[in-house]
Amino acid sequence: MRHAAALFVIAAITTAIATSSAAQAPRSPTPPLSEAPIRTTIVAKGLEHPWGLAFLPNGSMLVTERAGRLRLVDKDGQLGKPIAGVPQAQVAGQGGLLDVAVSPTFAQDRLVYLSYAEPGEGGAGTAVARARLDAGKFNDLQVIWRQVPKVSGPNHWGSRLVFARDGTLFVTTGDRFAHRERAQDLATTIGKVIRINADGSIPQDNPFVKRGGARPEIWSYGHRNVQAATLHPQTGQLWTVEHGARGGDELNHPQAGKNYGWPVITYGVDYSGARIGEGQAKPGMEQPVYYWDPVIAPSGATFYTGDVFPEWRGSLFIGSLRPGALVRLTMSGDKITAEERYLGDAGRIRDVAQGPDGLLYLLTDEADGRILRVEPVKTK
Ligand SMILES: [Ca+2]
Repeated sequence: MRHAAALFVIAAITTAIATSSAAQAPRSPTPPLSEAPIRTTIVAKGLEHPWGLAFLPNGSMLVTERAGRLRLVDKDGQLGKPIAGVPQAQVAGQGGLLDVAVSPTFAQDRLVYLSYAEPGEGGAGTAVARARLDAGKFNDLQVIWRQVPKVSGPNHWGSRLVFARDGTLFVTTGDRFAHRERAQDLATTIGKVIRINADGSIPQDNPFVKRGGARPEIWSYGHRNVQAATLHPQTGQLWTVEHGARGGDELNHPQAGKNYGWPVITYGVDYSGARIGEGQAKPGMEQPVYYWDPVIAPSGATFYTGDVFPEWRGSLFIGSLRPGALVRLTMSGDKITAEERYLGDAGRIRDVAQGPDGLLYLLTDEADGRILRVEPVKTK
């Protein structure tokens, strides 16, 4: 039955591609929820709108709460006290303490990276800070990157943190909702994917380092609100998922210097129903790899590389805030070959991570948010 459903999904995607013009990206067929031999276990609860989850080398977890706290959660789900010394975030709307990433060389440097909504002149902006985690405290806090300029408004901050294999750090941002035209303006870091070195300095091979008037930390531009980002396990390249307006959520594979179109081209329309920009395609602007209409409100993504679910290896898992599900994309090279959705009753999924045990871990975006572990159900 499940096999038949998957075949139907592939057929629907193929049809969508065949009947659209060359400029059209493949559209999600919006599959119904699938049954999979999995169940979820609650690892921890009592987290206030948890936003980002990262594993330490010893298997314990660091979890941010949007309300401004960072906690260590041990393998048994015991919540530690809030870690002292984290940056003060502006907690309002979608803003607050957001993502967390562990240094790839944590065993030597004990560095932990946080993204957050930083208040300041002009309003607030997405920022990234790092500190050494020692004895449950944040030491030697440094702000290594700040959105330019800061603007008013509580929404669209990005802001996932992903270390590339070369040690550089990708930071995704958002268009800050009322500033969408600035996603096209290379003099700002609103609506961009950013690439910096681990100390915040600029990699000299970034695409705009030699362009006058452009911010040198920009990797790609024309993004709306990128709340999911992860590295492809084979290529090591960045993949992102961004919130569109109504009908315009996108999967992208952002490459150096390229323009991903927002708000000039998009598959979405404004919440009022009004058209946005010039259409769905334009020379010089990239098409998404895949898009969702109706939207999934994506947040958090990871490619699965573990051994516990061999049939999932190479799939991209994405959290859906609304309608709420764990979305699985099956891929062949850079193409999406099927979509399935699981766990429709899990609520708003804010982040998805693979644990060192090869299981998937999810955060639920609730006032009493949870860490869920996705486990196989053995069928005999
Ligand atoms: Ca786009």
